[in-house]
Amino acid sequence: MSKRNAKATAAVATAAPGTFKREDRLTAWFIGIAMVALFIGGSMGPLQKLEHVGINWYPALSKIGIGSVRIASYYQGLTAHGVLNALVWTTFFIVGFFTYAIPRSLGRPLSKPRVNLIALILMVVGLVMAAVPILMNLATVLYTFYPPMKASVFFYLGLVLVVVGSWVAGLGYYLTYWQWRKDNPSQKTPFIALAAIITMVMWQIATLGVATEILVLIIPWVLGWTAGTDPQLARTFFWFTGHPLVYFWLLPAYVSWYGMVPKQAGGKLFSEQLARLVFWLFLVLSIPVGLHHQFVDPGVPQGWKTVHAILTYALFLPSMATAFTVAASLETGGRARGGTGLLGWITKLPWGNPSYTAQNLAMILFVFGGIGGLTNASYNLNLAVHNTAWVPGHFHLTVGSAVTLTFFGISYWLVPALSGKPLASRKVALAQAWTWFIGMLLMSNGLHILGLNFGAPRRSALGAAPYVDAAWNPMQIEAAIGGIILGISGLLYFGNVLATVLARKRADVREEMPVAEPLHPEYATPGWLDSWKPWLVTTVLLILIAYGPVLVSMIANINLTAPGVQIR
Ligand code: HAS
Repeated sequence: MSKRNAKATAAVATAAPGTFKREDRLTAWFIGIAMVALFIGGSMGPLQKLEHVGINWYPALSKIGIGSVRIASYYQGLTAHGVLNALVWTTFFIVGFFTYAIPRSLGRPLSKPRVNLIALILMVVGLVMAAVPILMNLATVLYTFYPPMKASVFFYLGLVLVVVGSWVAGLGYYLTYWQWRKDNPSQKTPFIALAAIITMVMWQIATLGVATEILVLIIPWVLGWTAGTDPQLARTFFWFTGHPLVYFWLLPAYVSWYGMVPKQAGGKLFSEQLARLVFWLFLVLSIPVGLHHQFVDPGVPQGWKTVHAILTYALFLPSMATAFTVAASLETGGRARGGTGLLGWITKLPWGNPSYTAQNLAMILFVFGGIGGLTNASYNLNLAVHNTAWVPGHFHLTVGSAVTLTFFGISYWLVPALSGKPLASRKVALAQAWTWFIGMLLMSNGLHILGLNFGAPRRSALGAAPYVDAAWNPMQIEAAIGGIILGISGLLYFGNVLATVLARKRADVREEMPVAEPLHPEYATPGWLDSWKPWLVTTVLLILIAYGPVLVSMIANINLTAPGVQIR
């Protein structure tokens, strides 16, 4: 192993006990809050599926609550589901995971831990400000909050604070990284730290879109300072952030798939250089593709939609490189564990380890989610599936599986690592991973077919819709069964995590963050794979090219005329 690589890999192992105490406490807060959000948001899922097959529990649910804090309708429940699962569970888990992983990967504690504490406070205050109006039915605008749907101003301010808090968390990582860079001018950045920081930089650039939407277009309108708003421009700013948001969710899973899972499999990272390139490509390509969510929007010129469609297909490449590199890394593990033959190594992978199994099942589901994504990205096929049940079919395989099931897998080592206690039940954790896999296969298959074959709309209380055809029933039932299995899987997860944290028994050996070594440490990493300037310049240029003319023309023709509606 080359000296530079050896030093980077050894960083975690050489840290003195107690070095990361503050980081661990912060991580525990972030992850704990993420789990509470998922518990509340996730519990809405089975209710939605039941509503679709005509079993409506919302009237009964609306009778339970304190004051006006209650779930009164399908749409209010769906808003809570989307915001708490897609925005809160993910963002809090990611910031917690990075707060744990970046310092360990750099082999030093956070240089300004107070900055990261401020990040936590901002994010929690923001979460409360956004969640209370949702629970009071004052922000039933779904997680995309498209104008002219209007929510309480506190909902938007809360979202802004959560985003600003995540920026501050990023600042805390950068300060630590700069300090590390100063002390190690000739070292290449350890892979996990580099990949996590690239993800954070991408997120900070991406969220400029939604920050502009909320601060410039929405808040003045909600406060009555402008008579109306421009829904088309607002949606365009939203998707400037909205698509890279999905890679902000995905890339932490990739950090684990590349940087940790090969170690858990008993193998090595097949190509660290390729892994680095993949993260740089995501930085460059994640943002200038947002118009693929607006293919049917009349106010966006077709030529620019085509540019974004082409760039979306370019973005397919780093995920294909990931499929190849991660599978090859797992193969090194399967073979090291005695596997032989073309596929025989797969059976030798550590399928008895729930952390590993959850993540491998997440990868398998992502193959199908990715195929669906490519279908969406095709300009003409999108016309067939847009706004149908196909789309939630797609995103439950991606954010609901590739990401969430991976986060479950990470938490199966992270919760024991933070609590110093062994996982309460490995068997229950395995059952949880497999039930999530099966439940998601059933639910997403039902949703995809409902959308593609029948044009069943998404985000609709189908139980009350007069146009639902009897031919939809088998797929509706399949999706509902999948949703109920997912609900059971969720209960297994929370029960196991709670039992772990509350147990008295302490682990003999504290769980450590798995860090995969490169298969070929003798191959030097070229300087351009550890250098920010060329990638940042390309990122900004590509955004200017892909979004500049569209935004200039929309802003020049701004139409603040939509008065807004409040959904109750
Ligand atoms: Fe998407 C809509 C296109 C990926 C999430 N997407 C959504 C929405 C969400 C979402 C939430 O072009 C709905 C938004 C809304 O509310 O309106 N998506 C894509 C494309 C990709 C993609 C091209 N999406 C994601 C990811 C998400 C996500 C990731 C969350 C994390 N998506 C779209 C489009 C729409 C859309 C349109 C708009 C639709 C509409 O009309 O409204 C690509 O990034 C996918 C590439 C991925 C692959 C898979 C690679 C496979 C890998 C696993 C390898 C497996 C191994 C296992 C190694 C090609 C890496 C080995 C196994 C062993 C046993 C060893």
